[in-house]
Amino acid sequence: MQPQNIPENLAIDRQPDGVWVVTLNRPDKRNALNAATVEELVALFSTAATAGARAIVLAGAGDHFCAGLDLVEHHRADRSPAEFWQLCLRWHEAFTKMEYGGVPVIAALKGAVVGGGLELASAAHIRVADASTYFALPEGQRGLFTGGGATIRVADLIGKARMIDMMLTGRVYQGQTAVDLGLAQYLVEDSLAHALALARRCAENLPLTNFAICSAISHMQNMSALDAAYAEACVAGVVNTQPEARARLAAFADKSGPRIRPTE
Ligand code: 1HE
Repeated sequence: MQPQNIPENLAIDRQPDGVWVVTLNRPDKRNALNAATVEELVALFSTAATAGARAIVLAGAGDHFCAGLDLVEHHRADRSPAEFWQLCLRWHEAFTKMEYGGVPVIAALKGAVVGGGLELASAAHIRVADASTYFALPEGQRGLFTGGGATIRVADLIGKARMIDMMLTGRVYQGQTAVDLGLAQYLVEDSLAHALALARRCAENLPLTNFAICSAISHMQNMSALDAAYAEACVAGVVNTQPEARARLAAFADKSGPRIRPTE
């Protein structure tokens, strides 16, 4: 048995530029989320910012990103309502740490992004899909309900009516339609390569700026507009006066800094 702090279900490649590639590593089980994987995600996203991660690519080993809740474990464990309630709270802990943890998380999607796999992907800050990627919420067919935040994050991405349709009818979205709906922001040939490129781009930003982008915006969405505006001013007060930004501002002022141009 491995020591507790060495993940068994995640493969973590910490690259020198601070980009971490975290791979769900149960390809034989289509990266279904068992309880142990969820605990490893809690540990990872609780410590990534302070451990020096500047951006994280979240990928799945094999042909599928994630098949959602480990249905076999759930079946065999024959959990009580209280036990499953507690389990869901651990999923929320992991996904909340991911969304609010301050480190950009870019999901490299392929194959099935279904059920809890879509809940996981929807907690990422950027989702990159390829031609094989498809999104579904099969809970309805399985006699289940979402428990990992889909009612919040998936409904935020695509709206309540579409989410209800996906759950009631098993509707599957993919390709450009999925992008147009907001399930992914990019549709590319190689989602891992593109996610890595985006992560490297994010890692060039100052960590405090990324921390604000990847925590404050989510917090502000939970506030009244009045409180969000106040909080935004407060965050900007801290971020926009950071000493590390002065060199970037000086470069703009002396005209050596980059100008913003359209890329396409
Ligand atoms: C699994 C799981 C799983 C695969 N839990 N073991 N999620 C779902 O309803 C999706 C369930 N999975 C599937 O529909 C299919 O497996 C896939 C479309 C993802 C992939 O199909 P395929 O043909 O490549 O693989 P397979 O033959 O179905 O499965 C290969 C193995 O992965 C097999 O194990 P084996 O030991 O028999 O080889 C499967 O049992 C295993 N496997 N998916 C456990 N999900 C907090 S609440 C969240 C609620 C939900 O997420 S509900 C949605 C659950």
